[in-house]
Order: sequence, then structure tokens, then C-alpha cells
Amino acid sequence: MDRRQFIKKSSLTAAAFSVGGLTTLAPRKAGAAAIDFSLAAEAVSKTMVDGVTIPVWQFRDLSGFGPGALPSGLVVMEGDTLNVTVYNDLDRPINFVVPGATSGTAAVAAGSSHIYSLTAPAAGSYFYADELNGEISRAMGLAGPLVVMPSDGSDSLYTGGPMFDRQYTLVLSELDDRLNTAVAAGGSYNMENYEPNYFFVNGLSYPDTSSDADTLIAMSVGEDVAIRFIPTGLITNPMHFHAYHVKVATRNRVPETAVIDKDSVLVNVSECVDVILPCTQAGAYPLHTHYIPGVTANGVYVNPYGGALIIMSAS
Ligand SMILES: [Cu+2]
Repeated sequence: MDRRQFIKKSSLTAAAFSVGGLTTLAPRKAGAAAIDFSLAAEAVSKTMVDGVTIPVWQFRDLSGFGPGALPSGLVVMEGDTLNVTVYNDLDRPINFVVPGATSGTAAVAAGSSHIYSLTAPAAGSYFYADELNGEISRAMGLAGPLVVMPSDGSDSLYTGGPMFDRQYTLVLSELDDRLNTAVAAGGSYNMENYEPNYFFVNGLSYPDTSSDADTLIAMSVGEDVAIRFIPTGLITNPMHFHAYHVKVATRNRVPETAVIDKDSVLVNVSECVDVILPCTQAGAYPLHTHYIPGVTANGVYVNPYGGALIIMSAS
């Protein structure tokens, strides 16, 4: 089918720090630290859920990994000093920015490296990306999640904010294979033609999301579960919950003033959204984008979906 047929936990009080898969040095409860990490910006091939292989870009943590299939991601605490060495193995200059915290940082030329130092900003959900190549690099996949925990050491979204029993980081992204093919060949792409055909949560598409602990939300009835939607892609996703109602706590770290129960949460481009899910019943239910092509692989429903759909299970 042509895709154009579509209209256009572990408890945090225990040792495990359950922002699944994110690199964390320790479940620190207090104290700013200096944290060094190293990211290689690189071009690799990624196999889609339908078996097609597509060139992508990524930030790969040289000493860790990210949630799901993502090769990087970091959990830090407010006030930490982050020293990020970026090795640019791509074919063009990039930089490293944390939208909402840094911008206009120095470029790192192809084939060289640069150390970016920043102080971890206010508690909340962020992503890091390259801004020198505009939307192209995010479309290629060059971005990763950054979670900043409050400096008071609490299991909350921010000091004095909503508390939680578990937290999950869900990075939303997608790709348009035509763009990736063009950019991998050294070219560019007219973003007016951007029409993605593969969709991911933490770098995985359903059904692969259901067999990765970072991307399968596992809860116990009675818990409050924090879910951090971190949109590193370039489309808006209306995220729809079956069986549960959630409370939107923050949008780009700004607390919502009117908190109402929702079964669908709009995640706008570049806007990180943190929600609290009170786990009210046992069972297994989907959480997925309501952008219809977003639950397919290249326009095809496989197994029986194929995109940004994950399973929430509670007992
Ligand atoms: Cu549904």
C-alpha cells in the first residue's frame, strides 16, 4: 500500500532507578556532581519492523545506552555539571544543544570533537539535539532524552510537584525514508515534503515495543506512574491511553494550571509532556499515537500494528 493513500519501576526508593534504560551513574538522592559523558554522532543503518533497512543518524553514548533501542539518554540531577564530549563522525558540522537550556553553542566539525559543558537545568524532561542542520538532523534521528531530577532527591517531577512511584521515559520519533536516503547520500531534503512513514517509541515500533522492558509500562494497581513524553521527532502526536486517565503535570517544564483527567494527551513538536497515571485497574492495554499512519509501518498494519504503540500492563 502506498502511504499516500492515507490522508495526509521498580520503586525509586529501591536501588533501581527506573527511567528505563537511561544512563544514570547512581540513584543519587542529593548532591550536585560533575558528570562526564561521551556521545558519538554517527551514521548507521536501522532495520524497521517490516525488515526494511534505512540509514539514520544517532547520538551513541560511548559508555552507556538509552531507553529501548535508543543508543543514548541521560538522567541527572538539578545543578549537576555536565561535560559532554561530542565526537562528530558525520559528514557535516553539528552542535549540541538542550532546547530550553542551551542554544547557539559552538560547532564541531566533521571528524573532530568538542566538549560541551552545561549546568543541569531545572527539573523536568528535555532532549538534546543538533541545531546547525535545522530539522534535518532530528528527522535523521540525531537527538536523545535528558531527564533532570529535582535537587531535593524526591521522587517527584519537580520540587513540590507531583510525586510518583515509577517513571517511564517515552521518546517519540519518526522518519521519512526518502529524507534519510537523500541525506545519507550527502544531500538535503525539502521539509515541505516531510511525510514520515515509520514511527517509534524509544526507537522501537510495535510489536518490538512489547518485548523491551523500557518500552512496556509495567505497573501495580494503586501506584502513581510518571510518564515523560519526549518528542525528538517533528510531528505532533495525540497520545491515547486505553483504560486509564492521566493528569498532565507539565508542558516543557511549566506546570499546568488546570489539571483534568484525560485519555488523550497532545504532544506538540518539541514540547516535552510529563503526565501522572494513577493505576486504577489491572490488565493490559495499549497506549498509542492517534495519528493514524503512526500505528503502521510504511502504511501497512503489521502484527497487527507497526508504529508508535506500546502496552501498559498492571497487576
Ligand atoms: Cu486505541
